[in-house]
Amino acid sequence: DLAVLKSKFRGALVGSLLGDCLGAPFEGELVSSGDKIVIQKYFDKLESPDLKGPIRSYTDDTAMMKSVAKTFIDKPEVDYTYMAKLFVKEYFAEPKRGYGESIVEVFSKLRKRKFEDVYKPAQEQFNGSGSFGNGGGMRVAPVALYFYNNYDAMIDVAKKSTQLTHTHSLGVHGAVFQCIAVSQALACNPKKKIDPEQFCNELKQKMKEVEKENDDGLNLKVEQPYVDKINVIQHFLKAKYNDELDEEIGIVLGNNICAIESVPTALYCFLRSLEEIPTVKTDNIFRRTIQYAITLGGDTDTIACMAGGIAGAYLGEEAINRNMAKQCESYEKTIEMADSLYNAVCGASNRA
Ligand code: F2R
Ligand code: MG
Ligand code: MG
Ligand code: MG
Repeated sequence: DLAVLKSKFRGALVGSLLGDCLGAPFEGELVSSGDKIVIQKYFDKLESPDLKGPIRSYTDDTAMMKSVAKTFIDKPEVDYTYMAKLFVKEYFAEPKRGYGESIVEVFSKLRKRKFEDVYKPAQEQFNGSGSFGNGGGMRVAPVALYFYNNYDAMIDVAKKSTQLTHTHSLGVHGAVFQCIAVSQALACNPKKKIDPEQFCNELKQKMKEVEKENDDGLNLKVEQPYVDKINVIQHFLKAKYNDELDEEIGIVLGNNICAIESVPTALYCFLRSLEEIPTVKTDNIFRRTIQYAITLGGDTDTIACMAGGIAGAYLGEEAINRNMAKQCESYEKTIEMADSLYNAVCGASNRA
């Protein structure tokens, strides 16, 4: 159903935006159990129709996501130089959006070298090992949308668009993980319950394939850290929810800016939120997902952004409270962007 798909496109991008905007004030904070009540009140307030609070600003997560989406809208044959130029233009126009500490060097080099080899500056990061930050994952949702009916192209573009800034395998595969998660959510019927176990098994099969790349031909056993994390997610989902579990989640799945310590956590937040959570009082699965993600602390804008992108792709925009959405900077523009992306997908006949 095309109307449902259009709503899911909006849901994925608006869901990401809300996670970023609403999670940003808590980024880097240590969240205690008392803060869960503060966060509950914060969300209750955001849903009220007469709220005239300040507009909630988005951060680097959304700034970069917009550039990824704009590339597909403007250039049907994916143009990575164009994407790199948009990242750089956006950064120098508004540098104070809370970017990662090191990615800024990539932007400076790209500009200084006049975009000569757009992949080289990222390859030089961290003495040649490349960044394993979650910056690839936080901006990847538009890739899952634009390539929703072309799996191989989706994986290829998820990798290449990430490698403009992140070349460490953990950074690249984290973005691929998030991209597949959004695409799976997009394919789920919003009126039907998701089986978390099945969702994880499907993702695991795909990530096994992706992480075969880690085989350097010398090791007997190929390391598959993201596959291992999915097993951990499945383990935690089997445990009945209790407050103490959250601390363990923060430690074992992680809640920091490294992709391997945040991308799987975002998926866990979504899957956990399909059922009620006593400390997160709402009937709305979308709200529960981002509110729960934020209560885990750490890299809250990014984990809520990624979890919100998955939830929005599953449920569609109707699930997202409009009062809450209207509080977020660029809400209307994000809707427009989702629609342009949707039209680009329907109109395109020959894509990379
Ligand atoms: N930058 C932030 N938040 C910092 C402020 C948090 C809070 N306000 C506080 O009080 O602390 N958020 C944004 O950054 C994340 C995305 O980062 P991205 O795009 O991946 O950037 P970068 O610089 O490439 O990587 C981030 C850091 O990860 C470490 N790192 C990465 N690769 C490494 C490697 N190979 N070796 C060692 N360290 C590596 C470095 O510390 C990088 O600076 C999102 O959370 C976004 O919201
Ligand atoms: Mg951010
Ligand atoms: Mg980087
Ligand atoms: Mg962040």
